[in-house]
Amino acid sequence: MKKLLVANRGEIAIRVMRTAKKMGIKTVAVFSEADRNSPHVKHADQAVCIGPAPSNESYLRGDKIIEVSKELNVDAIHPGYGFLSENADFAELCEANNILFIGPRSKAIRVMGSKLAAKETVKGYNIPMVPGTDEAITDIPEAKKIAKGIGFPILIKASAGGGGKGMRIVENEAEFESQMDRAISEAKNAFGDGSVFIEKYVASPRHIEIQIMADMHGHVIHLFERECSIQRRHQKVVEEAPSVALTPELREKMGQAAINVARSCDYIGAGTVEFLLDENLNFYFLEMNTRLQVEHPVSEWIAGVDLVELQIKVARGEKLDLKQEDLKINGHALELRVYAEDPMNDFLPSVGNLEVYTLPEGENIRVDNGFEQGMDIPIYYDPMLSKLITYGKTREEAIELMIKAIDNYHIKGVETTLPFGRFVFEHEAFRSGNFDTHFVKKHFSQSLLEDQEMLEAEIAAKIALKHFLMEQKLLKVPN
Ligand code: MV4
Repeated sequence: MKKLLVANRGEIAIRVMRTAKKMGIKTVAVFSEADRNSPHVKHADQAVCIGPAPSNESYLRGDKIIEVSKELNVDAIHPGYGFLSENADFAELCEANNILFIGPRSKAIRVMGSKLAAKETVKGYNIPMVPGTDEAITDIPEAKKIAKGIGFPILIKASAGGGGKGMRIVENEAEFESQMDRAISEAKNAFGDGSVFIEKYVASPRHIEIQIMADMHGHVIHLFERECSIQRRHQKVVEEAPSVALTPELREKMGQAAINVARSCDYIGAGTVEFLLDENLNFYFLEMNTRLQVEHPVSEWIAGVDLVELQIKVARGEKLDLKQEDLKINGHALELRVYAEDPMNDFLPSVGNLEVYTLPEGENIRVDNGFEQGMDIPIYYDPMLSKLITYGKTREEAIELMIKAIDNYHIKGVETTLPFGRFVFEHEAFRSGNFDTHFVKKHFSQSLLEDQEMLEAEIAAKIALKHFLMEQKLLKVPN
């Protein structure tokens, strides 16, 4: 592999190029008209504009990207995350054009892209799953009987959904039919596929995912778990590795289950197997993400690997030289996603100009960043500015360093999730490890409410003071 094209932008494009450079591989950036002056363009040996700002006219144009790859004699394409990374048609197009797609084969992407196909594929591999149906629902009265058997609340999920899209909670029997009708028509509209299934609703789970890596020679390893429960509306905000909730025995079991999921679809490369973990530490397979994930750095730090390097090596056909028994967790890593969003205003995107933008630096601090001072944040893409990652021998050390790093991260011109991060890392529930996927809803909205109450209390105090002063005056008048 002499030349690698990175079909992405921002921090992940830069992160992939860093490893390519380290391995002596030349890099090609692609960019939209909005990204002409973006840092990822400067990091590459060559760069090509592939279209106007909107993603569907640039970063999603698989045909254009293949064309550029051929013109520039590109050997391989790294898709990063998002955009074309889980597009089976694009992987196929690469295969057909003899360009190495850095990821699994298109067949594995396709299977895991469908929740029902995924369930079917892992059958016989001893993977724990949430009680529910494993075929698309066609007979609603029959489905209702099954739902009653499982017990309400249940969850309707779209087979073509994922990442929280196309889900509906049904609280009781009475609303079953209407919710089912809605779920099916929503799935048809959103995904062009009305297949839905039902599952028992796990009320307060933790989101635990296992990083796996597989080569072409039948060797599959896991690189432990990431705890991703701190999220809002299915957007992760804080991730960490390892999870405080797992015992070594449970880790071993979940790791083995993840490896089996990978085996079931002849997986190659880096992948993530998502599980729910309930209060009794039962775990259930949810879905497999067939890409390098945003939060991969926390796994890299505790496992001592470069996941992009491993991706490139296995894509070239090399054997994984890591053995499961040689892998050990070393220390603790945290990640905060720094978004240009206003946490005080329902996390609305806060686009504008980065008037001040300086990164924290130091030992055990890593910032995977895609921006620089003076830049405007484009409105066309995800507003994530960077990922702030800290490491410590212990979780406490990593948390303390994270709080310092947040203080040393200076951003002016836009609102960001940095103060929200501080809120999380200082929170007793986070510190004690006693949290689940409802953390933000439960604690942050609550604290905003408290702020509101404080505000009201302040106003009430002022009014009381005013009355007091008026009374004094009134009292003074007769004197
Ligand atoms: C669930 C669930 C409860 N019970 N499935 C959301 C994302 C998608 N990957 C699956 N998701 C869930 N599936 C059952 N049977 C709760 C969620 C869920 C969730 C999962 C992980 C992280 C955050 C979440 C937030 C809300 C709901």
